[in-house]
Amino acid sequence: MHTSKSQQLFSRAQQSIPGGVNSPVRAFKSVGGTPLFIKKAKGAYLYDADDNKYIDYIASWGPMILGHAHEEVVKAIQEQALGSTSYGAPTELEIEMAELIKSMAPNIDLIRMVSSGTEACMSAIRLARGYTGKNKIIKFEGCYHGHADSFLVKAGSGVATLNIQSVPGVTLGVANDTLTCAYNDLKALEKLTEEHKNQVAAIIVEPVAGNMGCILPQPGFLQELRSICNDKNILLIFDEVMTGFRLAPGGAQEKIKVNADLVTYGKVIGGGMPVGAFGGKKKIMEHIAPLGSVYQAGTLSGNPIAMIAGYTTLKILKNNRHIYHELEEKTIYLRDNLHRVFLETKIPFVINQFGSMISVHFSNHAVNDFASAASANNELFKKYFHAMLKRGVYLPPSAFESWFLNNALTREDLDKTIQATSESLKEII
Ligand code: HOZ
Repeated sequence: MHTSKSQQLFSRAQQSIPGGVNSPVRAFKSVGGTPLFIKKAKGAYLYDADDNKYIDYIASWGPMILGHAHEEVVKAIQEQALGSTSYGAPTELEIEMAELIKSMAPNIDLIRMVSSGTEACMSAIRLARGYTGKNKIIKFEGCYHGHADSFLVKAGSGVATLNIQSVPGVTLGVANDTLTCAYNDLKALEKLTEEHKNQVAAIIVEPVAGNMGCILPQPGFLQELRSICNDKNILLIFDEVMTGFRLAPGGAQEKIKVNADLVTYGKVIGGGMPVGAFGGKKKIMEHIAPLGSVYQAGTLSGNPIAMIAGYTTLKILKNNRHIYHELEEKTIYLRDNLHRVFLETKIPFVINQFGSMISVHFSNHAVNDFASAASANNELFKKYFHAMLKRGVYLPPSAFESWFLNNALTREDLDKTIQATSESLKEII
């Protein structure tokens, strides 16, 4: 496989862009090698600058649930663009988007659109603090809620990928207000909330974690979080940036049947455009400006192109619930067959899967929190990643990221992926 154009582009990019990329995980730093520069994508496939074709398991890190360049979505964007790309004034489309989200997701009385998942989580935390009058938040080790200061403590995703222990620029004061404990560890959580009684505004959690690979909540974990929050007067924030509109029309709240007080969205909600949102119960959300004094704003919030891309995607998902069954069936087929292929080798492995999220850790023990994810064999992951890439399968370039399936993937694509894994594993042992 020739990647000389990507290599040239990467050298050129590094002259003008820090590390040659606009988001760190893309740089391939933890897996080594040169990042691929993408020219176009259609359906389940990515095409790089050298015209190599790849089966895509990143789906733009989640948003492209319907596959790339979906005809209806592209057409809607084209039509909307003819009426200008931004107004900075309210539109009927924003109301339609809010109404559509409310009709799909539980526990959303009011929803505010923003431009990224980071913004959504950052604003939800400010609102939780403003509403409760308390300062501290609890997050889980290895969960990633975007790159706002409060969340860059024991964070997953790129922070874990690059093994950054503490982020320069985040003040001690801010970091001290972020308490952390291990995912799925209810005892540690109870202890933490006791030690900081009446100081915790919110617990924020990825209901299915996707930023340390895919990590499942153990049975009862989220239900118990809900009851701890009820007992201790703490707001429960579900970060559904990855899971929202992906696991079900109503996201993890619907799929796992646990209600959150505030929910943050990103990725699928924008259909591939930069969109985020935070929403929840009216009595909390009405503290946001201009109704209340918790300030939050954005020039491009509710941008018409972003709204139409998200609206069209969500509408397709709402009207075609079978997509969720298809996605889950495909992911289970992939999981079971990868399992079979891995078992034929002596390589220790763990495959975690939930809905259309899945990942592989090279480990001989269960992977259910950051410590167990971090102790997996990253050297083997690197080799596996490159062996798969060489065979035309594009996995996330980090063991600390979930794979996301898109519904354009066919049985043939999945079989090619399984075959590529079989060959790759033989190559790397
Ligand atoms: N936060 C994303 C992954 N969890 C971004 C990855 C990227 O684009 O580098």
